[in-house]
Amino acid sequence: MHISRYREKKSLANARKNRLEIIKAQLSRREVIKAGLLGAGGYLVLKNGLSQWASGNAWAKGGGDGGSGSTTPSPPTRSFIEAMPIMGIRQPVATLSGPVPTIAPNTAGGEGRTRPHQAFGTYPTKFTFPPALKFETHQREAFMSMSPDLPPQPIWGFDGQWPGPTHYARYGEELLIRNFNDLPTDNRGFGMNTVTTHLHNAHTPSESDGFPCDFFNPGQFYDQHYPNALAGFGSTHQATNGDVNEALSTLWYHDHRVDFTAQNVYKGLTGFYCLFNDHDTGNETTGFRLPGVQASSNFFTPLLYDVPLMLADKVFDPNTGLMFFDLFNFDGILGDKFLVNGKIQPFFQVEPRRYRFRVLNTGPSRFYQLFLTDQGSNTQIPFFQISTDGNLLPHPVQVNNSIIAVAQRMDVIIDFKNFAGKTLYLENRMEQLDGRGPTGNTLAAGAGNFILQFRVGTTVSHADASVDPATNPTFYSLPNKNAAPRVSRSFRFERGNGMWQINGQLMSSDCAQPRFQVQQNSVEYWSLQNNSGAWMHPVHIHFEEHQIRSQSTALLTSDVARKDVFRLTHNASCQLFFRFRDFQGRYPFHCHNVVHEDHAMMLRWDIVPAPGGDTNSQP
Ligand SMILES: [Cu+2]
Repeated sequence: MHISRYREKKSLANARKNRLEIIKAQLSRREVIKAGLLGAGGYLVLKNGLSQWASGNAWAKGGGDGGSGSTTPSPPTRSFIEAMPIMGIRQPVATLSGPVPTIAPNTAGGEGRTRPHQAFGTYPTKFTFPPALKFETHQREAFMSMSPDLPPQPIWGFDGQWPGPTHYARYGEELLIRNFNDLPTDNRGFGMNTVTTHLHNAHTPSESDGFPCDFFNPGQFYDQHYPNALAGFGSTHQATNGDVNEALSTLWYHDHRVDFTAQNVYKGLTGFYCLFNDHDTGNETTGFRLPGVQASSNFFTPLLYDVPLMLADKVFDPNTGLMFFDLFNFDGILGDKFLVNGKIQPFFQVEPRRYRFRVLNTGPSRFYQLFLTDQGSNTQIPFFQISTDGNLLPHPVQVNNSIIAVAQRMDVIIDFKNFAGKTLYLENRMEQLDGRGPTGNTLAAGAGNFILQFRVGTTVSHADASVDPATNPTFYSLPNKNAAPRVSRSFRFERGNGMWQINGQLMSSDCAQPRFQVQQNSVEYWSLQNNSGAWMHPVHIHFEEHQIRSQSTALLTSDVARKDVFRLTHNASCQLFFRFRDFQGRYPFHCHNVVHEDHAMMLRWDIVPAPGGDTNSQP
């Protein structure tokens, strides 16, 4: 008895050591397969107890490689004892570190870019070079506290911060960000230090989009040009400066390294990017009058009452208390700890007035169904949703809950006026037992995860001048989604050999071949079909928003909008409208459950000048 327990302990320790060695070697799943560590069905082979540890003792909820789902929980942490951090705003610089920016990649000067900036050649009158507004950021390792009950966590962050600094930008103000890779060689267990930064879902030229294979090395930099131009500015069917109805508001930036996005996003390479214009001004006395007060005359200062909330769920090693990423979990990773702006279950002190919250789900794999709960009475307090993804809805929609999948954003307006002195909670009541997707059940009120506590004060320091969403103000109109398509395409999201496929194929690790070409200035309809049964996929298409023409499930009012993530639920299908404009080059299309994305539910498509583009409707 004593001896067998000793053996079991030794075997588990051995298995854990093997797993950590494989993770430390920065192997992608493809490489794990190549090394003979995975069987044909996608399960870890028995090798020194590897499989035993993986399926029986996985730390991530959902149980590793399609295993039994048993769970070893993260260490206990106290809730609602630390204030929620508010991220600082990225500041412009007068002069960039390093050489003067060039249109062609400055390889000799240390730049990792491989393609010239196209915006300056293609539309020479629209942009200046180098742009007047310049920023720089350094991706590096740092240590941070996520809870007073856990040790300092090693993270990779933009300027050493997670969440990274919030970037405030304005339409009509193009900018350049010099992105330095100062990441270390030692990944302390997971993470890939060659990186590519995507600005989700900005209207960005391909070479600045953070394409999955545009990753660059430690010691290099990469100049990214963000035109902040309205979609349609170079189109044949729209006004010269683009369509204001295409304006975006809440975006985010994150690492997009092919095969390693999940690890690098989990490690901390994420941040907000808020885009303003003459309507969505950041000032509640002008334009659409959305909640927001400028705290200083400097635009690059966090707004009051306009607050980004970055949601993430994570797992912590029960032995060390350190953030843990399970490379052998292919279903999708569910954390048992909920973080907002980098803290586990923080509180936020608010005033009894209206706030705009920009909610972002960074995953890796969880769907949320968020309610505003008064725990004392267990009642649900209605609020207004004003955006889906980066796009304001035509009008505010009153809801008592909202579903948000990985990479989705929603801006909401909550009025705390009638709750002075009370304590409210953001509660997630979506039942999800593993990384495959939610069960479809909603947990009872009070039985969900309380992820953020609002402590409502009794005094207001800035009288509320924001628009009352109950008066049904109009934001933007939806562009026509019935224009005839040049091409219709269809895509099956499916599972094969334990991997994730689109139309039976995996993304190739070199991103070399486009699966199809889209003709610039053309309309296309894309049909998506979930052929993977109980799995769900939040599907993201870069560069252009879509509108839903039809879907097999009931359409929420809050999804009658321009969108950049489609929630492909159990056995669902849909048809999406696209109009492709302005820039050319390569872009990806992928599942944004980042574990599915890495394994390798993604494809490359290209925009090519007209006339051109293939007419293949079955890519
Ligand atoms: Cu997926």
